[in-house]
Amino acid sequence: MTKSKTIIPSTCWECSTHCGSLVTVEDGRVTKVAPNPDHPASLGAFCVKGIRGLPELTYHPDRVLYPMKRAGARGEGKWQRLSWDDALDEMTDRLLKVRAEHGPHALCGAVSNAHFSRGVSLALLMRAFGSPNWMMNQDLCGGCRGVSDKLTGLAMGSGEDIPNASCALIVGRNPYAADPAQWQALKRAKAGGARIVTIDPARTPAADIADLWLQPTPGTDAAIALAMIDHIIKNKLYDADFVGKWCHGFDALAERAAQYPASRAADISNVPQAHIEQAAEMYADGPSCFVSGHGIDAFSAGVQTFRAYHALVAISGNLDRKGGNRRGKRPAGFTNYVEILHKPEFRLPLEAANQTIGADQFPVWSGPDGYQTSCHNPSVIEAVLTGKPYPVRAMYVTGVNIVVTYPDTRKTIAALRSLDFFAVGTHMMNPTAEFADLVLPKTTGLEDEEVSLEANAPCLSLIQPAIEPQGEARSDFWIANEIVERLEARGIGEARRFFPWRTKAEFNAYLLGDCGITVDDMKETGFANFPYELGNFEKAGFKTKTGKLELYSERLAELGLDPLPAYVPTGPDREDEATRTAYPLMLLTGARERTYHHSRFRDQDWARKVSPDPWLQLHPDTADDYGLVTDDWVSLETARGPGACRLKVRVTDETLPGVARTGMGWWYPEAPGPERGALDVNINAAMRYDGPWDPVTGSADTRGLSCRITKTNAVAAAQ
Ligand SMILES: Nc1nc2c(c(=O)[nH]1)N[C@H]1C(S)=C(S)[C@@H](COP(=O)(O)OP(=O)(O)OC[C@H]3O[C@@H](n4cnc5c(=O)[nH]c(N)nc54)[C@H](O)[C@@H]3O)O[C@H]1N2
Ligand SMILES: Nc1nc2c(c(=O)[nH]1)N[C@H]1C(S)=C(S)[C@@H](COP(=O)(O)OP(=O)(O)OC[C@H]3O[C@@H](n4cnc5c(=O)[nH]c(N)nc54)[C@H](O)[C@@H]3O)O[C@H]1N2
Ligand code: SF4
Ligand SMILES: [Mo]
Repeated sequence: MTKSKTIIPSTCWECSTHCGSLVTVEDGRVTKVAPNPDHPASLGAFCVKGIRGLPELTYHPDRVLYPMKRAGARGEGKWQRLSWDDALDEMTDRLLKVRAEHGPHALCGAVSNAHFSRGVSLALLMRAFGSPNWMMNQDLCGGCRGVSDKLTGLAMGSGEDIPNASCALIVGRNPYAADPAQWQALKRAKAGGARIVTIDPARTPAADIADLWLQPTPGTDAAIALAMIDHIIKNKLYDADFVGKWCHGFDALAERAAQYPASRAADISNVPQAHIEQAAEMYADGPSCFVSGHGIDAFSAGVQTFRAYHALVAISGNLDRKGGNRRGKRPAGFTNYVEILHKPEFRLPLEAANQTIGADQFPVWSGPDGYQTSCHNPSVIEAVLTGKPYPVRAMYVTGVNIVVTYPDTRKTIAALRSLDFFAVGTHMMNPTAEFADLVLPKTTGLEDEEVSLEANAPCLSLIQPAIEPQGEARSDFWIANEIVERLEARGIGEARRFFPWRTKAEFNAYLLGDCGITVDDMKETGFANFPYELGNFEKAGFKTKTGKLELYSERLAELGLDPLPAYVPTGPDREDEATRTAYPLMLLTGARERTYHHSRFRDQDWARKVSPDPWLQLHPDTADDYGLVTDDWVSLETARGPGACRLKVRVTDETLPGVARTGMGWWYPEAPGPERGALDVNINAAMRYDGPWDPVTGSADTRGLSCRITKTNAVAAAQ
C-alpha cells in the first residue's frame, strides 16, 4: 500500500532545452518523470533521456555514491572508500601542495559549460586558489555562435520565436534529435502555414518537413549566407529603416557580399543558384527566425560563418521582433551565471587573469575579456604535457567526460596520467574518472535545487529536489564551498571573497536578487513568467564599440582579424592533392541521437538496446565503392590523425556521397578499463585538437575532416 505520493513540478536539466517536468515521488522514491504541459518554454515537450535516463542514472546500481580514493596505480581501477571530510581535506591539501610548488596557475578546472551553478562553482573555486584557469567545452559546442552574437551586438543567443514566425531558417541543426521543444514548435509552425528552409548536408527530419532544403557541401554555409545577403541587398529586400538606425558597416557588408553572388556560392556549395535566391527571398519575407545549430559551429571557420548569418538577421530587421530572434530577456535585478564570472568583485587581479591559458592568442575567447573567461582547452592539454607557457600540474574535472569528448583521446589521457593530482566529480565511473586520484559523487537533477533563466519563453525555471541525494552524493556547489571553508581554515582568508555564499539557497537568492521572484514563488509550478519588452533598442543598447550592431566588427579589426563576414575554405579545401587522394572522404561528427546525451547513458540497458554501437552513415554509392553493407565494421582515420576509430556502417541516402557521417561520445562501460572503449569506438580517438583553429574562439574542426575507411573484421571488444 502506498503511504505517500507527491508530484513535484521541476525542470529537466539533462540538456539545455530545460523542459518543464513533473516528478512523481512515492514513498521517497521517484517513480515517474513526465512532461509539464504548463511550462511556458517547453510547452509539454520532453524526451526519453528525461523520462528514463535521469531516473535510471539516479538509481543506477553502479552509481558512484561515496568519495573514493585511488588504491592502486593510476588507471588500475582499484579504489578505496573514504569519508567526505577526508576526501575534501586531501583535495584541498593536494591542490595547495601543487600551488606551493608551481604557483596558483598550475591548477585548472574543467566543466561542461557555465549554464548551471556547476560552471560558476568550479571557476570561482579555481579563483579562490588564485588560478584563472578553467576549461569548458563550448569551443566544441556553441562557442562560435556565442562569440559572433556578442561581437555583432545581437545579444540574442538562440532566442527563436518560432510560434510567431512566417519563416524558419534552420541551419546546421537537427531539432528532431537535439531539441524536442524546438522540434514541436517547428512542426506546429509548419502546420500553421509557416515556411521552413533547411540547410543541412544530411536529410534530417528538418529537411523532410522543409519547403526548401539546401544540401550544401559541408563547411560552405558562409558562402550561402553571403549570397543570400547579396541577393537581399540587390533586390532591396532588407529593412532599410532598421539598418539606417542600428547597423554599423552596411556598405562594407554590401561590398563584401557582392563578392559572393549566388552563382559563385552555388559553385562553392554545390547548391543550385535558384535555391539560394529562393531561400533569401523566403527569409526576407518575414517575420523570420534563424534556427542554428552545431552543424555550423565548432569548426575552424565557425565565427565567420555565424557572423554571416547574424548579419542576415540584422539587415532583415528580424532582431527582437515578434516571429524573429528575441534578444536575451530577464527580470530586472536577476543575475545570470556567466555574469558572475565577469563581475569585478569576483575577478582575480588583472595580472593573474591575463595569464589564463589562451588569453594571449584568443583574447575574445579566453581570459578577462573573453567570452566566459575560460581557457583555450587544447592549449591547456599542451601545457600539462610540455610545461609551456607554464606548468599545469593539477586538475579538478566535474560534469564533463573529457577523455571521450575532447578530440585526441590519447593526448588527453597522456596529459591526465602525467598530472600530480587529478580529481573528478561524477555520477558514474567513466573513462575520465578512471584516471583520477579522487572521485567525488555528484547529485543528479532529481536531488538538487537550481534556478535557471530560459531564453525560449522567456521565463525562470526551478529545478526542485524531489528526493534526498542517494548515498553521499553532493552538489558541485557544496563541494566548492567545503573546499573554500578549508582554505579559510588554512589561513587563506581571501578565498571567501570569490565564494561568498555558504549554501545553495543563499546562492540562488543572490541570482534572483531583487527581481521580485523567489524560489518559493516557483515551487508550486516549477517556473515563473516575467514581463519583457521587444525591440527596446534605445533602452537596451548594443554592447559594441560603436553602440550599434556591428556588421563590420571594430573589435575584430582591432585584433587584425577580418572585420567582415567571410567564407573561409576549410577541411579538404585546405589539404594538398596527395592528402585528398589518400583520405578521400569527408568526415562529419556529432550527429545527435535521441537516446544519448553525448557520452551519457551508455551504461543504461534500454539505451544500448535502441542503439548498441556507434554508426557511420555512408551513401549507397560510397558504400558500393568500398564494397560495404550495413552492419559492416570499418576502421576510420583522419588526415594526420592520432589513431583510428571503429564504427558500424549504416548505408543510407540521408547523407551525401563522399561524406562519412557519425555521432560522438562513444565508449563501452563494459569494456576493459581504464579506457573502456574510448580508444576504440570513440571518434575523438581519430581526431586532432591541435588545429587549425578558429582565429577567434580557437575552435578545432569537429567536422569536414578528410578521412579514409577500411573494412575491419574485428568485432566490438564488448561483444
Ligand atoms: N538527444 C540529444 N540531444 C542533444 C544532445 C545530445 O547529445 N543528444 N546534445 C546537445 C548539445 S550540447 C548540442 S551542442 C546540440 C547539438 O545538436 P545540433 O545543433 O542539432 O547539432 P548536430 O547534431 O551536431 O548537427 C546538426 C546538423 O548539422 C548538420 N551539419 C553538419 N555539417 C554541416 C555543415 O557544414 N553545414 C550545415 N548547414 N549543416 C551541417 C548535420 O548533418 C546535422 O544534421 O544538441 C543538444 N541536444
Ligand atoms: N568529435 C566531436 N567531439 C565533440 C562533439 C562533436 O560533435 N564531435 N560535441 C561537443 C559538444 S557540442 C559537447 S556539448 C561536448 C559534451 O561533452 P561532455 O560535457 O563531456 O559530455 P556529457 O557526456 O554530456 O557529460 C559528461 C559527464 O557529465 C556528467 N554530468 C554532469 N551533470 C550531469 C547531469 O546533470 N546529468 C548527467 N547525466 N550527467 C551529468 C556526467 O558525469 C557525465 O559523465 O562534447 C563535444 N565533443
Ligand atoms: S530534451 Fe530531454 S533531456 Fe533535454 S531537458 Fe528536455 S526532457 Fe530533459
Ligand atoms: Mo554542445
